[in-house]
Amino acid sequence: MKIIITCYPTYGGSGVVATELGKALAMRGHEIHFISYALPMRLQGFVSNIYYHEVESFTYPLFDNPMYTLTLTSKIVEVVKMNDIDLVHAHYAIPHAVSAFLSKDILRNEKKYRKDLKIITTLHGTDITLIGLEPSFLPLMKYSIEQSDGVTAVSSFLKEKTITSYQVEKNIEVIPNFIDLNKFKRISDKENSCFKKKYAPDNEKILMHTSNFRPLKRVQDVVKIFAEVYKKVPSKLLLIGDGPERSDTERLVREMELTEKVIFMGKQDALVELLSIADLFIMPSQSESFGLSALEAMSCGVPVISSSIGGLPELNVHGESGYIAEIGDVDRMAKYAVDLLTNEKKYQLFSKQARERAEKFSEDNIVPMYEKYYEKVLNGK
Ligand code: GMT
Repeated sequence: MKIIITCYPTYGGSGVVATELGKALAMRGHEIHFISYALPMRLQGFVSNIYYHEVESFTYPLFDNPMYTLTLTSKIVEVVKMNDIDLVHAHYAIPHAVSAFLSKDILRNEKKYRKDLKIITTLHGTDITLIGLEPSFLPLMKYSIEQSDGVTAVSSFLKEKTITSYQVEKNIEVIPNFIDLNKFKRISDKENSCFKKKYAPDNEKILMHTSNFRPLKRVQDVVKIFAEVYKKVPSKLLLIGDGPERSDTERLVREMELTEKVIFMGKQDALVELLSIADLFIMPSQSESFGLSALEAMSCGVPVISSSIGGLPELNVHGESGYIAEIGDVDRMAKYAVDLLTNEKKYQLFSKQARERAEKFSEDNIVPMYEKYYEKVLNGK
């Protein structure tokens, strides 16, 4: 198949899933054309059947806002015509599904190059739970979901949320996030000794969190959980990523006098090396449709302490791959963390079970679900 994938190129779950999907599909022989305003973060190295098309920004004194939705539409039309594309897979509905629909409509009405371009939209999270619910966006979201030839959601939670919030009568296919088990696998302390020595020189336990530090990630809860754990277990907290909540979180760490123990690492590429020295992954989110970063941790054998929100219980099995608690229940999350960190036998079992749970979401299991769905949509079913 010849497939366009359009997504955000930044550090964010939807862009990561879209890029990893494109790479996996290319490995399976498909021709993949990525379209975005910058090279997607995880798209490195040369693969002969992967192409990248950049959407140029367009400015003009009359326009206050760069017109990305429109320039993306034009780019999709151009790439379809040049490459005889079969379908467009739009990741994160706003604005990708809208641009995809517009390009479908343009191509349907062309005299010379008439084409019934198929569109699949994958709903990832805040496109549905936050941004799309803005009254000014809601009708557009509902319309672009209804006009897509196929729609997938990354969890059953997100599927139900879409149906109830937008009143859409559409079959939505649940296709969860996936993981490359060969890449995301724990590196032994011996092989990873420089990371281990640097952050846990006295064999401290390592708590870890990675996110884009938006308010819904509740990064300050991570610090509060750590503060409780640290009273009982010699430990460090590694915070990976950056975003709007970073300054306030740094201030909290200073106020709690934990600056020696909490390390803000900013954006990092060496995720597997870092996850391999982690003992626990903390995800206390207020909204989470799946929790890709928790899956990455679990794949490296790191048990997860998370909130019970959204799609997280579909990933993190309470009492097996980690524990879940109500949003904001810092005390309970801290108790669960101490319980695991002070009981070696139980910890080893949870670590093994976390990896086994991640195996259910392997690339080999999930990518064929997308392929099958593409075929179904292309055959008009
Ligand atoms: O929240 C993020 O970090 C980014 C966001 C996105 O859409 O870019 O992630 C969402 O998509 C991921 C991939 O499908 C999911 O694993 C995340 O749970 C989801 N984030 C939220 O729902 C908050």
